[in-house]
Amino acid sequence: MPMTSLPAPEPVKAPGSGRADSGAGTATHCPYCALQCGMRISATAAPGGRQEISITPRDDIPANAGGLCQKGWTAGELLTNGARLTTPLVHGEPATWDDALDYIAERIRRIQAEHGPDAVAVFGGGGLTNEKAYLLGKFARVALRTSQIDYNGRFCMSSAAAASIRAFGMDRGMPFPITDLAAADAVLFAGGNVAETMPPFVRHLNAMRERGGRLIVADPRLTATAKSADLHLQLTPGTDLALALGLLHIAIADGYADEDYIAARTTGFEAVRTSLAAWWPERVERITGVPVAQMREAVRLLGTARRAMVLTGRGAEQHAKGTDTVTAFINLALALGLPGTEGSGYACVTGQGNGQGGREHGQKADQLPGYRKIDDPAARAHVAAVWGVDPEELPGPGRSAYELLDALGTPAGPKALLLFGSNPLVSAPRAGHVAERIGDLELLVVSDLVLSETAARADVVLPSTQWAEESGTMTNLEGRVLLRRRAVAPPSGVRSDLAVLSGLAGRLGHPDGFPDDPRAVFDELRRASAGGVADYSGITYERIAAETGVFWPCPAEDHPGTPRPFLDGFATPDGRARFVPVDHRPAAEDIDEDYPLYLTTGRVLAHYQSGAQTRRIGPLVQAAPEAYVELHPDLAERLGVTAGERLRVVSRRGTAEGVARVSGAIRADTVFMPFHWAGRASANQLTNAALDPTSRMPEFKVCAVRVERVA
Ligand SMILES: Nc1nc2c(c(=O)[nH]1)N[C@H]1C(S)=C(S)[C@@H](COP(=O)(O)OP(=O)(O)OC[C@H]3O[C@@H](n4cnc5c(=O)[nH]c(N)nc54)[C@H](O)[C@@H]3O)O[C@H]1N2
Ligand SMILES: Nc1nc2c(c(=O)[nH]1)N[C@H]1C(S)=C(S)[C@@H](COP(=O)(O)OP(=O)(O)OC[C@H]3O[C@@H](n4cnc5c(=O)[nH]c(N)nc54)[C@H](O)[C@@H]3O)O[C@H]1N2
Ligand code: SF4
Ligand SMILES: [Mo]
Repeated sequence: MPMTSLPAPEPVKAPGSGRADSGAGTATHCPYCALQCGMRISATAAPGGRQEISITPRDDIPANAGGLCQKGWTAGELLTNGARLTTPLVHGEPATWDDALDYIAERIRRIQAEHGPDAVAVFGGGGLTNEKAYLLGKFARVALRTSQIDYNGRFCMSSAAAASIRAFGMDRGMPFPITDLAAADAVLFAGGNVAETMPPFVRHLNAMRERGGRLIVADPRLTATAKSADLHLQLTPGTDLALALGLLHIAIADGYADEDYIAARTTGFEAVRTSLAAWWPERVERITGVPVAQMREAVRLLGTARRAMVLTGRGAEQHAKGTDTVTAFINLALALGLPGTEGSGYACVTGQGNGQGGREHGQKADQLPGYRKIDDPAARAHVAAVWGVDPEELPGPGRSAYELLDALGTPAGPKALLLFGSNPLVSAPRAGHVAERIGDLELLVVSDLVLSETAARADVVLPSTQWAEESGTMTNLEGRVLLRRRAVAPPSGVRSDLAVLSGLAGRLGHPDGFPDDPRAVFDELRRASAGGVADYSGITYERIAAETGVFWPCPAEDHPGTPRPFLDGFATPDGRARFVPVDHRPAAEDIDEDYPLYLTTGRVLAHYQSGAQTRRIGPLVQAAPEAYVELHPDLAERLGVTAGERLRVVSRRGTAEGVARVSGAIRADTVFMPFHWAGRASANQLTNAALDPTSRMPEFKVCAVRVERVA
């Protein structure tokens, strides 16, 4: 991209954010995805001692600026729903909190005495607040002294995170405010369907298109997002890496490489240029199914844009080569001169409510707070000092999420699992196998709001408070730290995850150091993160409230925060971004005679993740009552399938059933299933647990299947 001086892009704050947000009710944020839409909640007493919840969108939060999706509008039902857990259960029987916590502590002590500290494992979630994620990591390392902790974010954006660290030295998924999108002239979005997964996100893309900007979407399906695009690259699942190599090959050949930017701001370009020689466009067309003319058009739109963005979603990332795939898209962005240029860039569109913050403060197997590496001696010394322990006592790195689940109950693996904020029986790859591993545990403890499929298998279930019943910080997809305020009183009988950790730590000999007050935990997190990559030390609850969020890194209370961290340089030792040569490889499991179709999986608007929350909300169940199998009319005809009949999808790992949805929007060699349903309707009975060698991300987005009619 030529380096010319440009008018300033859209201001960081959206229209309306200068005004005091003055609606009725408590200003807080949505329980679900990483957009963390701002909302106001008011509760009024209704007949029968019930509460009536009303939700209105806030217009002072730029990400949603007055919008919400159907899940946000109906989120109040999470608070009033009869499915709510309100008492601890020990082996299915109601118990007091003291009895439940005493029992867990006693079992932990016995299991660790017999098998050692690593016999107890912890699994967290990217939906947990920063405070919970931080305290969970500390609890594992200090109270349990176990290395065995990881979380569901490994299934989410770990590939993009690994690639960003490799290229930029830092993983802030979207290193610019979301409102910058509106000022772009071209956006390439590989494998994201925000029209269903983050509907208010579409406003930013629409604003761009209204200004004349162009949207290019790469997806095997003509999704609602792809329909609004100027160009749809309908690639074969699992071929994004080849596509990105082909696009870069064309960009260089057609003269769009920004030589000045490459010379001034990057290293390693020559090795990448050389590695591309074999990726001529016709070869890429054969692998991806995307016509050469479309690839050329995509490159032209990006290359001639004054400001351009490359975005990736889970479609491109959730592969056994996800890290290299994202690296290839970053290489493309770097060659065009985008990252760290005002109004342009590369971003990973993070998914879970606290997907960004949840990956920064120590619930990852290899990590300490502030996005520090657990095997870095200086990081260990800093965090050990904050925690008041000897650095030698801190365990080293543990197993990644799937490897941890796969080891449960095996001779060398953990015998006990404490689970907070995830439902892996539905959401983990090769879920049938994961269920077997969980079945071999001596102790399973699940903290949840509802009796999720995984909680239903637990020895001890702990009923937890949720979003609007407790305060805490969430870091949205932009890296903006937000305050999710308590808006209603929790039902009696439930406790916060912080209180659970505090109660267990006390029983395990740590009466201090595990406060249950979120603000006290956040103040400690600030100190622990100080000097780290994700430095929160200058962020306070008061500042967040006054400024509608603060972007990290923010190293001092008088520091303004960092909306665009790469403008002056990248977080690498020499300040330059790194090109990394990568090569395409086929999916871990390719199609063959027995399993002749690709299966890919993803989301629908009305349901969230494993569905534990949304499958209990009336209007959402009405909108999307059951699992389905999307297939092309040609394929349907070949199989003799009519729309609406029941289908069985079979892979080498299991079977899953759904209703046939016949649609010309999908490739004829591919079927699609959403993964929100459990049991026989669970897409993860089919998925392949092949892992990316760097990020340890499983291959959720492609495996080989056959489709049968259920007679
Ligand atoms: N309604 C709803 N919204 C959500 C969530 C939810 O569960 N429900 N979850 C949240 C979370 S945690 C996340 S991570 C985000 C995910 O947000 P997205 O990444 O937008 O969601 P997905 O549906 O998983 O995948 C996006 C698209 O990838 C396509 N795809 C499949 N295989 C491939 C491939 O090989 N290459 C390419 N290029 N595309 C492919 C699918 O067809 C799909 O349309 O959504 C967040 N928002
Ligand atoms: N086939 C396939 N599988 C996938 C994906 C895919 O695209 N395809 N996507 C993957 C991705 S990106 C993700 S993020 C995962 C997510 O999958 P999961 O990790 O299963 O996520 P959720 O369904 O959100 O589970 C959260 C659970 O925690 C509970 N909960 C919510 N808030 C709290 C809290 O504050 N405290 C406690 N204790 N509990 C709470 C909820 O009720 C719910 O039971 O799924 C992955 N699985
Ligand atoms: S887009 Fe995400 S954050 Fe916004 S209302 Fe919907 S689920 Fe909630
Ligand atoms: Mo996710």
